Amino acid sequence: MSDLKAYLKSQQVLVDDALNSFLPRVTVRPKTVHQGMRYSIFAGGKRLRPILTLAAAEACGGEAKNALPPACSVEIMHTYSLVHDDLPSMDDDDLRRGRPTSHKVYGEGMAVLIGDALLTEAFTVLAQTPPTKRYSLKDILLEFSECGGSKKLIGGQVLDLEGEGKDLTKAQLVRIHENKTAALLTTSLRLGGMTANATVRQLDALTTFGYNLGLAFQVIDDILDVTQSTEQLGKTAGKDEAVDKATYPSILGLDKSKKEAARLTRKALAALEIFGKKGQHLEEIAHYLLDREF
Ligand code: GRG
Repeated sequence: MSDLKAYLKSQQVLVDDALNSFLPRVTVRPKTVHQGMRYSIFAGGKRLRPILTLAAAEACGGEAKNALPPACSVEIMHTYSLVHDDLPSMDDDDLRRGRPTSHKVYGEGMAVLIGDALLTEAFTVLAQTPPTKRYSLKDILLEFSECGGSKKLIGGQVLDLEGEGKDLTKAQLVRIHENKTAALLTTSLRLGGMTANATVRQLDALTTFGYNLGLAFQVIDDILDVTQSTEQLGKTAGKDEAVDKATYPSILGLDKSKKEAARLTRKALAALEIFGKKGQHLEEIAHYLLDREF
């Protein structure tokens, strides 16, 4: 196993153990909702966002144990967004993380509640973050709530819903993904930095890195939707084209999309210079995401 693969594996185990201890047990009543929360959380996601939180804390000289509550919170918020995004009234997907989607297993009404419960739980977990000299718990909570709110994550989904079946420009597509994808990656990194008492300059660098990495990640996600199979993706392949959704390949073509992903990754990497050797894991993750199989 390469050093990076071993690092990712060890961070996944750390995050999974923490998620397991934070989330209510399946025996807690009402059992269905707690089973449903764990069903989606432990369905085998990559844990990219919490790993970024831990790696950002490391880049700023912090300790993983302080970054674990926000790391888990971003993964829980991400999972809620997937559960709701997959609903029949949204993207109507049957498969996620290689398993039937939440509403397929628990029914639509229950899947709405499972998503709601995950989002609420994310704040309970986040509240356990130790504050630092520069960042109070209020700063940490505001960073997280603004990211999940109507101007970012939900705002991106609103633009996405409103853009369905329309010919979007590249600028309109970028606006959707700044909010749907890049915002949560950026907040994942910033929260890690905050637990390490990051300087303003370090937090700015994490923000630039997150923005560009987030957009690059989405370009790659759009490319993989065209080039990989349902088995490889763990979700329905070719879905974007089937529902006539604007994507980077549909607007730019495959070749230009690959170049765009590489350009954004270069911009992301440039922001890491101030961290020196401590930013090595962030750097390796950016390269790894770009090199995911096209
Ligand atoms: C508030 C309902 C609601 C939605 C907000 C985030 C979002 C908008 C919707 C989720 C679905 C989606 C396509 C998001 C774009 C980002 C993206 C490519 C997510 C997939 O992330 P991965 O690949 O997934 O990290 P795993 O399963 O590995 O965690």
